[in-house]
Amino acid sequence: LNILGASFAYNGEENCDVLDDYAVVFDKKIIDFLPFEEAKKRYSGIKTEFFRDALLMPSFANPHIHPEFGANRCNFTYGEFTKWLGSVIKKSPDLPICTTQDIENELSTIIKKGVTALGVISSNGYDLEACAASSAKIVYFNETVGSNPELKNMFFEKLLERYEKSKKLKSDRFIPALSPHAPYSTHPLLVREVLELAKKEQVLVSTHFLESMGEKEWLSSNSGELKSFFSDFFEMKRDSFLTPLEYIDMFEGVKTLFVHNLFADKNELEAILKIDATLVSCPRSNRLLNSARFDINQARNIGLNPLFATDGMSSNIDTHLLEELKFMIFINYDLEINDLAKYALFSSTALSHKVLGFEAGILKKGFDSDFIIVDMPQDYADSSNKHLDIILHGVVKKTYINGELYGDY
Ligand code: MCF
Ligand code: FE
Repeated sequence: LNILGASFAYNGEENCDVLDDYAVVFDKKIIDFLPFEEAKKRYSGIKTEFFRDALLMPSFANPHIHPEFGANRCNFTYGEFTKWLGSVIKKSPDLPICTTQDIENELSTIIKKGVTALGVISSNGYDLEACAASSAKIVYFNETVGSNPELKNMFFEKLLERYEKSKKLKSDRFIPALSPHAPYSTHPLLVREVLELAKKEQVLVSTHFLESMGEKEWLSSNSGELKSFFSDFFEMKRDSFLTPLEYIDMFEGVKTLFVHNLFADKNELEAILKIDATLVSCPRSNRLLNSARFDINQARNIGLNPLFATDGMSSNIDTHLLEELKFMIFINYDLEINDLAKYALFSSTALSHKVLGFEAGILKKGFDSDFIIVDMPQDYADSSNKHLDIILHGVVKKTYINGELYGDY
């Protein structure tokens, strides 16, 4: 048993205040969360540490990242989605290779910057070894892409093979899952088969959804930028497979993360709410690929609680969640700043862990001892924006996973 206290604490629960001089008592799980002085009295004679000018809080979760794309910096075309997609497809035979060591390094930096749970999208399975060996808690979404229904069985067999391989490495920290890439790239017959498997196996599913206006137009009216992209790029006419609402309906009964939803309207959001699915938003990715931003308030007014994620280096400048939250605050210049910061912290700790299926993200008895120590500036005690200042000025100094300090500091 240990006691770890700090000048400030944020416990991850909705609308919780930042508290002064609080502590966690923990082993692998959290035993208690209480004022530091009381902790010392109640649990005397155990190892006790206190961090001054620092904040104790649950670690973050990043529910959508593509580690296999980690070596890209300037490879892809930004500004318009089909141009980006064209650059990915064109360059994919000779993209910089991310070795297992590279991915381990990226995951290690991510953990040191305060994220201990991830939703990984694996396009090819090259990241399997690094993810399964990581100290981070990972939901590993084996992804499939395939628009030709005649090749459906082949695509599905390949996916199944990768899924089975990942299942062999399943542990408390490594959870195999499935991902049909997107409604424009994955034929509904293939999507259906993936979803049947997900139901049978009781695993989470993640899918990219309504990321571009072109996708929306192609799905809804078989026209637009994506339609021309198919004929220009593939020299092949591709007719819309199904409407956005029909795509959402396919996921009923499967726990799903819909990622992006940039061009989802009220009806589509309500349909997502109805099937009890989760929205994930990647603000910087959306800015770079689509020059657009997700309407957080529209979603929240409907009763959906979006999560925030970084996406991969295919569409971002880094994969650090706290950096993403900073940009998210600035991009959403018209939302009340303190409410947004409070929501962002709650969403990125308690909510995101819950959606990924991990019992962490809250400093409360019974939860996993996954938490961080964040250095705060000397004048933080006087802050009148305590939540916002965590995002703007916090520097993560130590990360604990299952009660153990991660790495060297
Ligand atoms: O999320 C971003 C943008 N939207 C879609 N896909 C990807 C992103 N980053 C990487 N990807 C991958 C995706 O998983 O790119 C491929 C898929 O494997 C595009 S489909 C050829
Ligand atoms: Fe993505």
